[in-house]
Amino acid sequence: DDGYDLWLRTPKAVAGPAAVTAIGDSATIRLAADALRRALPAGTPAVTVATAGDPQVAALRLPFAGLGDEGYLVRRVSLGGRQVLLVAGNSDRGALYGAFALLRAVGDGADAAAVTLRSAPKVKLRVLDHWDNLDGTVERGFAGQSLWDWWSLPDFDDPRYTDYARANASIGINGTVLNNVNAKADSLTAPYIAKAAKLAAVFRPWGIKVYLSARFSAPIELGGLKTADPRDPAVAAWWKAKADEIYRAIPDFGGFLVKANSEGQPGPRDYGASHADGANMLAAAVRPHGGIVMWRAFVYAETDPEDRAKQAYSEFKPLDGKFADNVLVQVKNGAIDFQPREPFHPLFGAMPKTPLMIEFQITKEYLGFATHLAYLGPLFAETLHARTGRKPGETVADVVDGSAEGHRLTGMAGVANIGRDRDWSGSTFNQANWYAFGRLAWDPDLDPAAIAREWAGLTFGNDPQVIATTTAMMAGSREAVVDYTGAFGLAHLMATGHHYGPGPWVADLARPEWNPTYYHRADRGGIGFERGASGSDAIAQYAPSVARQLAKPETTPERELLWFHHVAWDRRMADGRTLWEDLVAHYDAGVAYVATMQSQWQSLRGKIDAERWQKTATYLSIQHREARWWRDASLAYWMSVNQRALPAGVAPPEHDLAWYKAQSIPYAPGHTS
Ligand code: BDP
Repeated sequence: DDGYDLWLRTPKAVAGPAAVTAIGDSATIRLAADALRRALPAGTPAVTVATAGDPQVAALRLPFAGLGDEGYLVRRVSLGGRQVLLVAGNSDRGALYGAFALLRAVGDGADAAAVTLRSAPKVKLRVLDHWDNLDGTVERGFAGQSLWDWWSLPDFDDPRYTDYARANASIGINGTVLNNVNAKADSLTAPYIAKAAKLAAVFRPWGIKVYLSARFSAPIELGGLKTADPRDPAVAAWWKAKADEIYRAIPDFGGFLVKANSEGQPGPRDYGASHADGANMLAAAVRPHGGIVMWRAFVYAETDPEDRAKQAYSEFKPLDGKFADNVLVQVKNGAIDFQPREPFHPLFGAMPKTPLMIEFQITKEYLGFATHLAYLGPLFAETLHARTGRKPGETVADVVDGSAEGHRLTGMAGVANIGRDRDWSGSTFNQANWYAFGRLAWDPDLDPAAIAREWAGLTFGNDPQVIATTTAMMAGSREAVVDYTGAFGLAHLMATGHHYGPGPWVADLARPEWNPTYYHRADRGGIGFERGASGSDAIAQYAPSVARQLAKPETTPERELLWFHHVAWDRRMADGRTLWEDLVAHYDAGVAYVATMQSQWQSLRGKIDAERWQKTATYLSIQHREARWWRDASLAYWMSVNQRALPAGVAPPEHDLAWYKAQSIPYAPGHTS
């Protein structure tokens, strides 16, 4: 078993053609019925897939109201004099999602005859962002080459495109951005539009829309204009014509994603125009066709050298209310950059007039690439369930799903971890992160532990020992990465360029905020970035109640302490030990957690097919070695700064600091192009 089937397995022993009928002949309804036929166990009661508008179904007066155009219900009903399990939605897409929900329930051990389900997505745009380049590489992708074979498109319809779409539909994902946010203008040329159109045609019956990352300077590069200034009518006209051209090829094209004025990308600021000017100009181009613009707030230029964490808020908060109503501002979960732990981004709750789309990174750029086992459900949920302090009880999820302000245009984006590897995501457990993202995008209030259970059952089968063991491994796995890479809110300590492995000593990069030393600020006396009033005052960007709590180290949650404050190595922590002692203990706990995962996995030998078992076992041993590397390199460095000894009984680093500094990994995957 090479993992290709993801969580969509057919329980072989019991599979058989269940009696599934479809009412209506849309491609989507047929796919829903097929999905059920493939995977429902024999002996399942007769199933009918339909939409609410069918006269027979309408006559049943079922509670379709409130389900919108993507919700579903599954009910035992009498239809045409027969008892059937009805799977239906207001639209065929709703029925498709209902079919997959039924399969999840049955996969989870429910008796199909007794299943009753009713659900609608809380978030409208549930989107994967592919950082895929036209040359087939994937920026920060660790699962092989891009799934899109741009070269043989649009002629060759690789069956994997369909399998990709099925997998996404099964977890409710309804959009995909095909190309890297560091975009090439070429993706907007006629040949590439035709290639994208082919993918759109494959994805359409699965309810998935295609979007493109747009390079802001394309009017210059492709159109021969002298400027890309969004206030120039010729520029706006160029984009309008371009949008018209795209919509001729892809009538349901979703719209554009834009990274502007960030990390060297062109944007409206190059011309003295604002992000709103840029976004609104593009929004006007797609508006006649029903398209939208996802405009990223991940701006990061040399305008705020004092504290990179403040920049997005400083630039975007004043623009609240200035964006067109088909624009979403896409905000990363935290204020820096997808670190193993970040406090929630202060923009959530701070721009009530603007729909904010949250962006997570599913690919593990900062959490061990493909090899380390880190279940990200808890990371996603930690941000979503954080309280903004803007309104009583308001969470980031309330902002994202629009309930906080009544926004109807809402979205969640995840940077995909998908490539050409047979197992899609580089490892079996990485599949869980794709799965968890989709499930949380459907319902941001879900419990990540419940999602892990559901995924494990679908992926490994229903042996209770396997489910208990794999979910126990997953539960603390992300926290273990936090521990062995640097606990208490330390961040951005990785090596340069490829971002693999430790580099807390790096201090010589051209821009201050590229250096790990900029983030940890360790010196003889203490460690941490002071973001209170005596420091960068980034804390003031949070709602007053949150800011009050964060203002002092004493009231700051310990897990975020060094993100917000510079404190003494000898500071007493809640457990009575010093910060230094605790930090060391966390490094050790992180390494120990990986060792425990190794023995837990050993206990499943023979209970999981040999191929998936062996690859995971090997990856866990890589992870153990590298967790130790992170721990040792970091401790060697901190000791060189704080001149402290390790607490009694703690193992010293295997090598001296010079050895760790001398390591180089020139061919690490996921490079930027
Ligand atoms: C950073 C990645 C870089 C991306 C950037 C982004 O290292 O490759 O281009 O995020 O989100 O984390 O634009």
